[in-house]
Amino acid sequence: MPSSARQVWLALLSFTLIVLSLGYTYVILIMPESKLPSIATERTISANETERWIFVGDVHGMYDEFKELMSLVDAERPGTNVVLLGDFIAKGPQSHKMVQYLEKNSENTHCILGNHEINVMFAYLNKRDLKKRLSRKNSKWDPVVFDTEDYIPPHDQVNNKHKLLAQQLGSAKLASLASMCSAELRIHLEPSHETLISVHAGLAPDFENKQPSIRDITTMKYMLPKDHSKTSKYKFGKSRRWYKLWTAESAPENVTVLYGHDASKGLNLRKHTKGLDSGCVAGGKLSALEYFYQNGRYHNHLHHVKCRQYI
Ligand SMILES: [Mn+2]
Repeated sequence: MPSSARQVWLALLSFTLIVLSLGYTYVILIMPESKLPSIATERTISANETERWIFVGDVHGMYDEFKELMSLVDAERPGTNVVLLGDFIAKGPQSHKMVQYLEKNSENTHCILGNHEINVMFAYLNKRDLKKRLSRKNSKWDPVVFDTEDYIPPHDQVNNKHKLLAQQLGSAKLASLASMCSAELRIHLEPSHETLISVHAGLAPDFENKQPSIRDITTMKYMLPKDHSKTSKYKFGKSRRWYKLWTAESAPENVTVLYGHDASKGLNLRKHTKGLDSGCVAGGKLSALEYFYQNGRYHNHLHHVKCRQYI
């Protein structure tokens, strides 16, 4: 081989080696680790008569409407606590700003994880495998880790939009969601001995006998009256909307469930269950239910703002 050809080959070889070692350094040292902190399944807070509590239905990244709602309820007034009932990111335009808002206001803003937050986390943890799954190859999944169980969301619910949003939010924002939010939040109102339970999707009236699964509290809409572990509408023809099972006989005393997730039923305020997803991202309203203490008892008051249609 002539020496000039050898030099070209050597140059190519060293170039390849340099590229490979740079790639290796990036993967090992620079690429963020694909792990998230373990998520609290349940948090409990005790509240006294000086505090007001404001529960907000599915925001879905509609940050402008959310900010408008926060000024309407005067969220900065001392003693105010805000609870986002899950699905505050995805679908809409400004998920990033919603996470930023939570980070800035973590003192008095609480978050419940909805199916979309969990799907985005799952897409983040499985960023390579998700591509394989979408091309229908089998894979081994990294679960989203809660303090009571490892959870893999229903696969057909996780899509490329979740993957894209996971990339946009990045590891730091997803890690801060994992450490700030929980699947369930219980607020004990000390003056009235009532408990307000926040979940994204739903809760069985006999929840105290059996720890509800992450899947049920973040995704279910239906429940079989005779067996509350069966929550698929399609598999169990006699299932009903879960909140219909919260009857005078079955509902635990002094418990109210606040939830979102069910935009098709819209605002759904019943005695023991308060559904607050009024379809903001689809051009409906963004709703908030406020609990406040006055003249010896708790009252509630509904607030809402109109949303522009985004999807
Ligand atoms: Mn949902």
